[in-house]
Amino acid sequence: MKKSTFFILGSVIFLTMNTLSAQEFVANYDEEKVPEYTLPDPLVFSNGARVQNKKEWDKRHTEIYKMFENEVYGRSPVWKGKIISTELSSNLNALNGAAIRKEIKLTLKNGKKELSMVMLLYLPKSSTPVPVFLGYNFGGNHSVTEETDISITSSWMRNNPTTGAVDNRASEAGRGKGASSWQVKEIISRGYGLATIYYGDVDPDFDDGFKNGVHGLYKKRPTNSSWGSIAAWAWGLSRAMDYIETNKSIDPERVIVMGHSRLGKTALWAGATDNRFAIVISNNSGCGGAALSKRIFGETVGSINRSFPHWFCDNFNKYNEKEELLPVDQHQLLSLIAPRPVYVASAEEDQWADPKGEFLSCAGASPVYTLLAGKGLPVLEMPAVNSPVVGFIGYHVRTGGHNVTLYDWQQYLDFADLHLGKNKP
Ligand code: GTR
Repeated sequence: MKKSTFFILGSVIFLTMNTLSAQEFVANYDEEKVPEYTLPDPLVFSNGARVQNKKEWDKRHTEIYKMFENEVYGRSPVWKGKIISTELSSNLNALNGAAIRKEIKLTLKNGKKELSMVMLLYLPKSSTPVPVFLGYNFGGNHSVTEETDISITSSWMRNNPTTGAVDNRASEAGRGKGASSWQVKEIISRGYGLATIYYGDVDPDFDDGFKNGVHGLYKKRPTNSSWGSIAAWAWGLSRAMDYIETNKSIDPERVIVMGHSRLGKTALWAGATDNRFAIVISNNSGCGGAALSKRIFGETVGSINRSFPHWFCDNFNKYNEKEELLPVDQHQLLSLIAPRPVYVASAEEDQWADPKGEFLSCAGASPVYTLLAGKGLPVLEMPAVNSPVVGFIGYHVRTGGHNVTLYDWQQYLDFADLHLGKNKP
């Protein structure tokens, strides 16, 4: 056990708590051992008053949003800089003639500082602007497709988990390695485009003390509520959206933000912070994503903060092994996206991400969707595997493990057709 002291709420209150070390932590996978917990009601203000209508929801939305900002993800700066786009490559007959493919360098200029990220764009051939899925990739743009001529990112890849050294550059060996998670041909054949960026272009995935990536674009000294990397990555998706709004081939009203795992947490926070995203998709996002924290099932707040101290704001540490004190839970994150459709996908074997907690989170957000969109999640009970349930909230748990599969993509495409296509409700 380690004792930590945290400084909260100005200068008067100190909170001392015991935290487990990584070695002491044992994840709970037993439903019987889930503690009794009370979820904060998204439709009840902190002062106990109930939200009566859509207008009152706007105020409650702000209240919930601020709690997530201060206590979970951290506050991101307002962007006042300039984005310069440069086309690095163009192939008008990619995927054997089925698609147009471009690599576009986006340089974010903030005063004298700048940062570049490269967007890989696949678009179906169309005479009108097309809808796109926007999401970060884990292994570099060259990992997303089997096409062999995509450039390799010069950003550092993740740090070496054993030595801590940042010594693993992207290489040829990673080419096409993530292709099955992206299903570019399927996306294109259904009339959608794909815009993807290597997440490390935006912020490196290790605790670098705010030096590199977008954090380095800003001078501000970190506080306990400064943006962590998830917020930084989400912020980067908004900058990608700024560029998309200038691209005449894409319909900016039909941009679907999607992410897997830590990048699923990122997609949800991006959806909550930027209402230009028409649909939000979370694939196996788990703790700090779609899963309820107060269930303490699989990954917990304490374990995620110990393993990834840079992902959330420092205030989030106050809730290590103290989930009952959290003023919010993740169903309220989903509710911040309402009435825009949100889809949450779990995988049966991915118990670390707590599939049931992800479903219950959808159920907990449903009353907000019912108020704003007329329909949230259409069921009260968790569905069987491979049986999607779809309203303005969509959910499935599929067979298999922590991954993005063709099956997942087929559900996302159907969900996008339903909400953005001709048959939209
Ligand atoms: C795990 C982490 C999860 C999830 C995953 C990933 O190690 O505990 O929260 O985000 O990484 O991003 O692949």
